[in-house]
Amino acid sequence: MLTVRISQDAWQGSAQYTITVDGTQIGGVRTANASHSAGKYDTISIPGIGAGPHKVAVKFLNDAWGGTAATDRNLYVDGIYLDGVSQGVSAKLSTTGTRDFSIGTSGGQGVAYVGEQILPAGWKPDVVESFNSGKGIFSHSWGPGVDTSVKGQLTIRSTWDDKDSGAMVKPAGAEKGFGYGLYSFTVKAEGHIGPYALLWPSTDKWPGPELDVLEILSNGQPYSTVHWKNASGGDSYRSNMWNGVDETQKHTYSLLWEHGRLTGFVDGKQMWTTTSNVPKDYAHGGENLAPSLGMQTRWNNGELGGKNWITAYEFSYADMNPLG
Ligand SMILES: [Ca+2]
Repeated sequence: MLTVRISQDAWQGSAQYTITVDGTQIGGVRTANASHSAGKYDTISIPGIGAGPHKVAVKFLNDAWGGTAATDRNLYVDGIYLDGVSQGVSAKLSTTGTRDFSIGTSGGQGVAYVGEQILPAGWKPDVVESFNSGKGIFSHSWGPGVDTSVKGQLTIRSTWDDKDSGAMVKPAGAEKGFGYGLYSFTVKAEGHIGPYALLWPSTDKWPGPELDVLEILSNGQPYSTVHWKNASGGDSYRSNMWNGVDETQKHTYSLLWEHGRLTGFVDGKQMWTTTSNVPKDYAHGGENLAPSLGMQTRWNNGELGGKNWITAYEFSYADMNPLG
């Protein structure tokens, strides 16, 4: 995984830029957020970039200058990391134009398994919930179908009386839960319609940014969905299929949430990516998200009696800031 740290001097608007790797532009026009003078930076994580060498080009698109140091828009590349290893480069782009970097000459290992997580070698998750002590951080729970009887597993079942059940990190405010980063759920699920692993708005207000990591269609097709609050205040959504994945087997479903980009993985393999309707985390003016596992029985009328379930073996979160 390639990670680029970006910051800016904002003046009459923010610096805009593009990132190109080995001649291919990654995503669209990006807008810097973090203030260089405040010592902050945006972290842009680009999965699927393994061992080098690579050519990385950062293009500053919209320089502006009002004649003084205080009236100057600039873009900074504060660092480039390959698989968490600093490539020892940085640059200030004070005028519109492109800066090229050659990286990866000392190698890298690409995205790989570390336990159940898909993290580059040398990176560590910030949070790991292995369900060895009941619900763990998924302590905010409801309904009759929450089963912690097996150590190391959290199972949510549908029940004969068709009650919703679930367990989640408590959605206790915009700054709670987790922000940009890599979320992984190691789960298996059986049945049609109802079982889910998702990220819920940490304000607990819906419609809002809901990122469904795993849901199942009535024909057994697993999929993920991005929900957002539309201009008229209602819910809009778009789904991405987990094609070729058998959800009845244990898999690790991961969602990489970056500024302006969402990417889905199964067992470390990238399955889809999108730059449309990507929510912002709390640090960037939006709200964080709260991981949740559950059973929405409203979806599975006619399939009652406890045969729908989801079992989680692990949840992890890594903020993807290099080296912790
Ligand atoms: Ca400038």
